[in-house]
Amino acid sequence: MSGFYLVTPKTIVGHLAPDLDCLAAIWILMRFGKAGDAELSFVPAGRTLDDQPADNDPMIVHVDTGGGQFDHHHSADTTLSAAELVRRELAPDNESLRRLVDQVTRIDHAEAYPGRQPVFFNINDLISGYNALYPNRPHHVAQAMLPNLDAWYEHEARQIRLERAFSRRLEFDTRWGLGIAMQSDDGGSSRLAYSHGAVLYAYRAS
Ligand SMILES: [Mn+2]
Repeated sequence: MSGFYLVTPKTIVGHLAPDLDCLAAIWILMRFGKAGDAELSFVPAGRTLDDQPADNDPMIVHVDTGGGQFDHHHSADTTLSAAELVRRELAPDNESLRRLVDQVTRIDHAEAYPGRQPVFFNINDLISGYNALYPNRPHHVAQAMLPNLDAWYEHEARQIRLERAFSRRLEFDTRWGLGIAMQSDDGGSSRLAYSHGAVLYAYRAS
């Protein structure tokens, strides 16, 4: 089915009470699949729009529901998610997106293990909050989360630029131990420097 989405879908269908995976899949279609103007529609989880087969109409794309190309629920593969399936189809070589979706997939599967949930407020809690605020308005949830996913993507892109700048770092000896100096357009990363064992860190804007 690769290359199926040469056409721009007019409708994106997700499931009611959309979770991170569903929202990320919608977001990728809108930002990387030229479907920015698509209408959003939400159905009970597992179902399809008007109960038609999921991949019946190339203008209607289902994500995380309906058992079609972009639903992973027919598979036990924990490296798959709806967002991952859409990513592979639309932007397989985008490293920032790969990092974002890798986390989405792991979060999607971690939900099965409630004992191992993070302690602090996290993106799932944020989405639960939106779903609690707008229980009958999944569009509101999606519209609220799209800019958050933009911001997350920007964070990943910046992280990659920082790592690149860090790979060109200078290392030097000090009487206290390792010194690390770096130069970049994006600000420095003391976190990277200290995690590499630096005791002295210097940053210079380029
Ligand atoms: Mn999912």
